[in-house]
Amino acid sequence: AAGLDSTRTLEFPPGFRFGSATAAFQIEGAAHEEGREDSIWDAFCRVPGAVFEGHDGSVAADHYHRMPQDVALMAELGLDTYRFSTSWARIKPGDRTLNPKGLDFYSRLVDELLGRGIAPWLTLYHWDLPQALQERGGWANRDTAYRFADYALEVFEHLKDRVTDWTTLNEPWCSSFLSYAGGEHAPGHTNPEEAVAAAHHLLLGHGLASGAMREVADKEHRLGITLNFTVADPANPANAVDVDAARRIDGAFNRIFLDPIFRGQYPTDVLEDMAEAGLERHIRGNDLEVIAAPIDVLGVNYYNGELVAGPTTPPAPDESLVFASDRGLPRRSPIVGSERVGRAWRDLPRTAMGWEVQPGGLERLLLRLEEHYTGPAGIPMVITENGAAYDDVADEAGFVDDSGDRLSFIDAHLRATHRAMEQGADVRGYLVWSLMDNFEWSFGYDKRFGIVRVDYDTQARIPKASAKWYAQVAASHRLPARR
Ligand code: GBH
Repeated sequence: AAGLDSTRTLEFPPGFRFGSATAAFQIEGAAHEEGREDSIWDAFCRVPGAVFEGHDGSVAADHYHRMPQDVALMAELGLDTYRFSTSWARIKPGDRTLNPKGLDFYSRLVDELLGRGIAPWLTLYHWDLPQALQERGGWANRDTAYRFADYALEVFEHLKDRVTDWTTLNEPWCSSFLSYAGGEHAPGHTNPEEAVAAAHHLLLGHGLASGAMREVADKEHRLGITLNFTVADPANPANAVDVDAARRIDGAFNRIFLDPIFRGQYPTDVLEDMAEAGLERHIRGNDLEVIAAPIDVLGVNYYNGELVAGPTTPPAPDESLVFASDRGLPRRSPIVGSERVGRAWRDLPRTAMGWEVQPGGLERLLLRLEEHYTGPAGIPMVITENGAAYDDVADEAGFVDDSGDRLSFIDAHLRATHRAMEQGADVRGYLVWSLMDNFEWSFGYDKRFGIVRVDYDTQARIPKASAKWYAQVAASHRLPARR
């Protein structure tokens, strides 16, 4: 597309934030140190076949012990924002009493960041529910929403003097559908009824937490939520069945979260699609008012687009990547009503995850959000995650020249972002996923998303070509022309 012409040099506004993102379970390790107890991911990693080659988070990138050096590395790269998540199982193991040592780790992290001029962006929940709460039903249990709000408020009160940017939940779609219906993420259930309950309770938890935090927040605090978006196009726009499949996907991934948050209601078609799974049964009293508590920023995570079709379409060749039977567990589609949607295939470049590379989808997404959700609410967006896994090849020094793939991916998505901004989308920053290679959930350490390589034998950090390039982009606020 002309707009993504990479021969142009693009300027980003002075206040535009360039940073990186990680999540506690994916990098910290130290899984049972200083009072941390099991999260659902520690437990899930022990289920045979659940995670690639039985990998787990006990060591990960050992960030818990290398935090100051990791912050120094970010400073060297000149990144102005760092989005990390706090581990509930570290701060309130078993969700009972506060563990001062757990909280202290994040307090030191925040100080370290501020000392180096990096703004901390704190996500309260990135999928690692205390296992003790899962034993009481996890997110399928309404009580978990209240437990989350209590935990969130405690962290907020301890760190609000130094942290301005707060995200309640990362990608509730993953914590509900992928976890309770798809079996792919912890706790690995395959029950659509639990998944819709979880989706509602996650939204409720977000609303309760942000309401409670707002009461003690100051003007400068920015509270928000991060959603993952799937931009689905119908295989044949003239075919009603394909168009309906795209509508269902949009409902099940995007609107089921957007509409309650921005409009205080579930979309009618989503309620119908999820009637059999019982979505409506979980809505009580003023839940939707609570969920629609005002937010200050929408976090946008975008990875890929998808081509979808009616149920008769033969499965796409990449389906095997997502629902690999060699990982043991019986996988089900995380899409409630999936018997009515199929996936089609278009010839676009793919990442190592099998996800298609479609930067134009990000441009369309940002414009759509601006027009229908964030614009009317008068709030900005920040891209809280975007990035790609590729099959990195390291030289003897551990250096990865990813200029042909990961660098190009980030460049193309920054161009798409810029183009959406030129057309009026209010986007205030871009946080690359991820700062460094890490535990890629059910793919273990097999998939690498970092702009910095982690050598898991030595725990050495080696910036890839993309990191060096990204550092220049961040420093100059300019995307250089590429040949
Ligand atoms: C993010 O989620 C996470 O926030 C982060 O922790 C993770 O490491 C990173 O991305 C890379 O995976 O084929 O129907 O299952 C990923 C969001 C949502 C992107 C689901 C792929 C596939 C839909 N993902 N999507 S499906």
